[in-house]
Parts: sequence; structure tokens; C-alpha cells
Amino acid sequence: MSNAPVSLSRFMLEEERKHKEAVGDFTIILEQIAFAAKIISREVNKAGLVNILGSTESHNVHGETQQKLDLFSNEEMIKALDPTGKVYAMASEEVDELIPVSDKSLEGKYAVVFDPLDGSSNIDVNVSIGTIFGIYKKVESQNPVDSLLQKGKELLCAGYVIYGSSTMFVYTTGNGVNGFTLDPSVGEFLLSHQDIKIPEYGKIYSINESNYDRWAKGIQEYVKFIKNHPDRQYTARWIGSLVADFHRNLLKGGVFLYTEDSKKNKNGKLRLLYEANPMSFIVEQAGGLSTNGQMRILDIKPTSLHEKTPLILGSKYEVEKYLEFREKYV
Ligand code: P6P
Repeated sequence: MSNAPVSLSRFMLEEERKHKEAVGDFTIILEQIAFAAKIISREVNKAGLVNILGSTESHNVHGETQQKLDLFSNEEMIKALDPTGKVYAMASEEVDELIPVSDKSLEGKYAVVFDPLDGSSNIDVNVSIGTIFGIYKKVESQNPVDSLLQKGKELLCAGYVIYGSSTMFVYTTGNGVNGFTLDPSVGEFLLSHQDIKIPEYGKIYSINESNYDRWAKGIQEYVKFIKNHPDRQYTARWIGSLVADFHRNLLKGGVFLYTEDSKKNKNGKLRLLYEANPMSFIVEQAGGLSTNGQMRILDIKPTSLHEKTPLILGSKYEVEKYLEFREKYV
């Protein structure tokens, strides 16, 4: 049995062979996302040394100041995907409308949503950040946006890249979750976390408690319960970077919550298409749960590219307990 490291490319090809109808288009898209991730990783890891730190004068659709690395990462994703001719439609957190694709891409069979660099407000303070993506099959419709406004449960693939102490590529195509760590010396992502499963329960809860006074009673009572759990001591961890907080909880167990509140974020802060849905697909494939407090995230029918949703996801125990408290206190 060879103990040679398994590269992401080899893993993808072996996955592709399991689908006799596959012609390789899907693998090409994934390979290109991995390629863009390597470029972004290189720039993120030297951001302090070149004039790519800091913010631009521009703002995204959410009114957030766009960081230079945000825009750089967005461009890298588009440059990696459009030339393949396989991507019929694309949407990004950094672009207000549907991203125009070249004529040859109009024959593409897939649609891709992505947050090119989530958590970018942390770039200047050297905190882990990430890229999040999801891939859909194109739907036959007059309006290309319809291929992007599909329920999360229609995703063919979802993944994220975390630019942290190492750069990792974590993804699922519906057959479990696997993690690959970038070996910069060879420029390859190598299989390092095979068949990731999130623990049934954890000891970590991740929520920004500065919003406490604006939460519904059920959320307040849930957090109080977790902080005083009868069976185990939980600890609070909040990095303020979804990919970093999610990745830690995926590996160690626990719950991540960005709930709605009465003032700042009436429908939560995170975006359904390119943050909540991909992370929800991954956590469910790893044995966890993901809800908006009323329903499964992956069952929500999106109505606009940048709509927000409350997001509570992680280990089954903590998410089910959250639903109990929301039911009890409304
Ligand atoms: P807050 C980063 O800006 C982000 O979109 C997510 O990555 C992160 O989980 C959240 O916002 C942090 O929000 O309100 O704690 O700054």
C-alpha cells in the first residue's frame, strides 16, 4: 500500500472516476478554485510586506469598505474560473450583480457562488481568513441568476480555504468531507484530514456576545444554559472570521451562531448564498446540523444574491438544544 501523500488533484480524479457520466468539467472547476487559492494564499501570507494591505475607497453591496486583498482575491477567482468556459454564471460577495462571463462560458454547465476573502477586516491584524465557494449545476431558465438562486440542498460541491497557520482546502461533493493542507515546497494541497466528522457535541460556543441585549429571550436563555451546562464546561471562542471559527468547531465540536437581533442585524449578518449554504452543506456532510432557528439552512429558497440569514451550525447536540430554546421562548 503506497504511503505516498495523496494530492488534491489525484483525489479529485479518483472521485471523478466514481461518476461514470463525468467528463471532467467539474474537476476542472475545482482544480481552478484550488489554483486561485494558492495565489491568494501567497498574497495573504506576504500582505504585510507589499502595498496590498488596507482598504480601498470602494464599498461592496453591503456598504462594507472593500479591502485591497478582497478585490485582489475576487479578481483571482474570476480569472481562474471564466477562461475554463465551464462556468455559466458566477456570483461573489464583492460584486453587486451577476458577474458577466465570456461568450464561451455561456455553454458552461455549472454555476459558482463565492466569498473570495471572508473575514477580510482581520487581514491587517494577521488573523486567519478564508475563501468560501459552492458549485451548482446550471438550471435551464431565461435568467442566469436562477442557476445561482437554488436551495443549498442542490449544491453539487461546497468548500472553503482557510489561510491560517497553514493553508487548508476543505470540501465535499456529498460523499463526506476531506481536508488538504498546502505544502508550499511543492505547491500542492496534500490530503491531511480524511473523512472529517464533527463530534456529536462539543465544549465550544462561538457567538459575538456584544449583541446580547439585542437578542430574543430564547437566544439569551440558550447562551446562559450553555455557559452553565450541567454536564460539561463550555468555553467561548470568537475569532470574528467565519471560516476560522467554523473550521475549529468542525474539527473539535461545538456550535457557531450568528443570530438575528433587534437592531443591527434583523436577519442575521451572514449571507445565505456564499457563506451559510456552503458551510451548511459541509457541516451536514460531517454529521452536524445547520439552521436559521426555524428551518434547515439548505432548505431555504434564496430570493436575492446577497440576502442574509441567521446561521446556527455545528454539533448536533448544541444545534438541537438551540432549536429547543427558540421553541420554548419564541
Ligand atoms: P462581527 C467577517 O466580517 C464576517 O462576515 C464573518 O467572517 C464573521 O463570522 C462575522 O462577520 C463577524 O461579525 O459582528 O463579530 O464583527
